[in-house]
Amino acid sequence: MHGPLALPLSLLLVVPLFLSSANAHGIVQSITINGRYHAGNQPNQGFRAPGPSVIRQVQDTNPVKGSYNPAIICGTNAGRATQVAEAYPGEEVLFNWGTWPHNTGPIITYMASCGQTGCDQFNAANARWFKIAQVGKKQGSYDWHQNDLRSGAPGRAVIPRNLAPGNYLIRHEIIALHLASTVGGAEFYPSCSQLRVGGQGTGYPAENELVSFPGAYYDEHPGLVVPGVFEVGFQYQFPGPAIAQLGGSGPAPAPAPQQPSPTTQQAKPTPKPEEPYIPPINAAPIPSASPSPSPVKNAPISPAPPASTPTAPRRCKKRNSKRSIKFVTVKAEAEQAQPTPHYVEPIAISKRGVEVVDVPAPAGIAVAKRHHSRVMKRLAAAHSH
Ligand SMILES: [Cu+2]
Repeated sequence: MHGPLALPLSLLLVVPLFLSSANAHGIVQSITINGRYHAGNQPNQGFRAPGPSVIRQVQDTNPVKGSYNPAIICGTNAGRATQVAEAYPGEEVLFNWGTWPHNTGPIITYMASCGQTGCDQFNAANARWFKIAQVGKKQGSYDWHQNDLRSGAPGRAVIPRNLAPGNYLIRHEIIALHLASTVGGAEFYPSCSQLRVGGQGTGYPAENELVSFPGAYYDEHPGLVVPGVFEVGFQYQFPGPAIAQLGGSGPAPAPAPQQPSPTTQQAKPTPKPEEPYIPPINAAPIPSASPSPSPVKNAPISPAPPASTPTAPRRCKKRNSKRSIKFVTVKAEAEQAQPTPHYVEPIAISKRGVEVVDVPAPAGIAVAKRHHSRVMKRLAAAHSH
């Protein structure tokens, strides 16, 4: 088609592609424990059987919404994984997210004892979790540690140096807060991996360091509803308990039977939903951690380079003036390895709507500063699941 309609029509065709690409978010694709690499599975999408892994497979890359959603435990329809990874106190675990689109919100890691049961047989709904690591905003910066993941840096947590040996789940979680100006807007991206911790530690979590999921969070928590998150000087308050000191004594509280018979018995009846049972595919239940030939392929160990995209909120000063309509031409991100799932990321949201966008999109797109808020609201609506 030629003539005046051609250009508008082509723009209309571009927009749906733009929006549909917002469906991919992210999962933990692999973990690396002190250099030992463990691949995860792709999301099962409701049908794909998990291959051997220590990482519990999730259904899709979408966020979990709602603190009371059972999917907040280990991710949507996360079944048991077939393998268990060796780990030792003091070892660092890297959680490799691969392509990650978001830049605002904390990264939090918990562990939970599986008791006498190998974590490949453990129902995570019965887990009692203690927090081992959390990062939020960088010191004296607008930037969040989460932003580093966008350029490939992994999430990190160290197995507590005094942790008693045993079977443990490790639950690593990103909470994305870019849409969390209202209750329920926070996006949870939990991931659980199955560990067997060795060593001679003697530390157990104290009773007041243990939480359940769901239960550890509530949607109105000031760390999950953050209308001021893009304001200068915003102080973040983490949800959940403090990081555990592991000063407790005695065996780690575990709801699993103390003397399990060969046939796995059901633990106490619980109102929590049973996770789907995934029959083990691999006959060998607890393979030792085998170093991969290329252990840290996707996991840069050195600190990630400084983020190239400044995220300091810029403000429209003349919000109410017609003359304040300006066009911002998007800068390309040359180091973007793969197409970014989200072309548009709101980095300043107020009651007036989205004010500024950070757009790792193809160069040359012009965004009207004042009027893009309507576009952004549509994008945000398309983004929120
Ligand atoms: Cu997302």
